[in-house]
Amino acid sequence: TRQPIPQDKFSFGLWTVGWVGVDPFGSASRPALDPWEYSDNLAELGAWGVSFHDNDVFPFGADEATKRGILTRFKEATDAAGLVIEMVTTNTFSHPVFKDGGLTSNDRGVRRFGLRKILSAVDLAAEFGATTFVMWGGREGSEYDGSKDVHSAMDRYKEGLDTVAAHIKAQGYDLRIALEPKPNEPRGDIFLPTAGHALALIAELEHGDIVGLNPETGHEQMAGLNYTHGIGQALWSDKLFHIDLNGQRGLKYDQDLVFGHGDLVSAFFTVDLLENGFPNHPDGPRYTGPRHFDYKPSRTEYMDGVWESARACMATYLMLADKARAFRADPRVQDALGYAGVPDLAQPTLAEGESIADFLATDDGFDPDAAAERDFGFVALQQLALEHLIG
Ligand code: GLT
Ligand code: MN
Ligand code: MN
Ligand code: MN
Repeated sequence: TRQPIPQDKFSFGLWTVGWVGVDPFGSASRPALDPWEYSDNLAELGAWGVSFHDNDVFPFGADEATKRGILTRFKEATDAAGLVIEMVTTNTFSHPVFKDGGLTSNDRGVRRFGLRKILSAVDLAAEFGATTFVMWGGREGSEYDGSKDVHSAMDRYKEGLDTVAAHIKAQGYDLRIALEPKPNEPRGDIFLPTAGHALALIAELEHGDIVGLNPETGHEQMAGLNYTHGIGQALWSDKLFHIDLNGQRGLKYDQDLVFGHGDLVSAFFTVDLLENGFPNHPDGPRYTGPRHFDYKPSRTEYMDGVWESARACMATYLMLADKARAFRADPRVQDALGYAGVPDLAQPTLAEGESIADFLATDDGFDPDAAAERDFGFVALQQLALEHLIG
């Protein structure tokens, strides 16, 4: 495969390559670099952009002078490396003050503190030219159902999101909010567990026009869901504002593997959707945002392995993109799609102008038993995908 280039729009969270390997059972397996030490390597590997949490760059509670000093140095390093700061987010999960959430903590003092922290990260995002502000509410949720009034929690989540969105509008920032769903971990149950839940909350917002989604591959898969369907529906709703690509194998803890190192066939169709769009809707919605990786270099790796894993995320994406293009261009695939009736689904079920009365009065002469004998050929189509993928 060719080397990644900036036009590929690959980006990485600072917390990904910066993860030092601390897990619930063990301490760090790698040293932490300073925030400005990641840019050169990422740019050299072919990345286009970076993203960060406020506290990936400066420590929680840092005074204004310290904060400014670190931020300036960090910005200089990313500029010098030619990297775009495409997304900024807030950490409202690490400090124990957020143990019951930031926007939905039962403690109102914590909620006011959390909201101020988020608003200040929004200002930082705008200052650094980011166009997406991700909100992953990892601590919003509960372990025990009796400990949370879900009605109040949804009220407070809505209030918080509308306040952040209203601030963005009032300041005239060119910034959109992207909510990141996750079913569990670190909370027993996290609010907005799936893309669908998040879309439903967005529909209730006053300023929902600038709020969309940042779905993560592994998070949907942790809920046993189909990531490609999730981002497909978000795209259909014009709500796919950002993506977190990674790998996950089955219903277990959040693995954050390299993209493609989980469910590879699913990753193939994810890239197919991102690169080729909806096959029967050439003018339909397309994802043009960053190809953002949110993964963790496995704890077994040292620094060489960190950079190797970042390279692997991009290489896998590019290989899958080539294969997805070849899949769509293959005349056998076109035939199989036709046999499967895939293009036919684009045709409305009612005829143009057909009233419900006319519809009910019409006899199509349809024979359900004959129709039940149809062979869709979905398996043959899938086998062609596999042939392109590994053949
Ligand atoms: C944290 C989480 C990720 C989110 C990040 C954004 S933080 O690492 O596990 O999935 O994308 O807040
Ligand atoms: Mn994850
Ligand atoms: Mn993560
Ligand atoms: Mn993520």
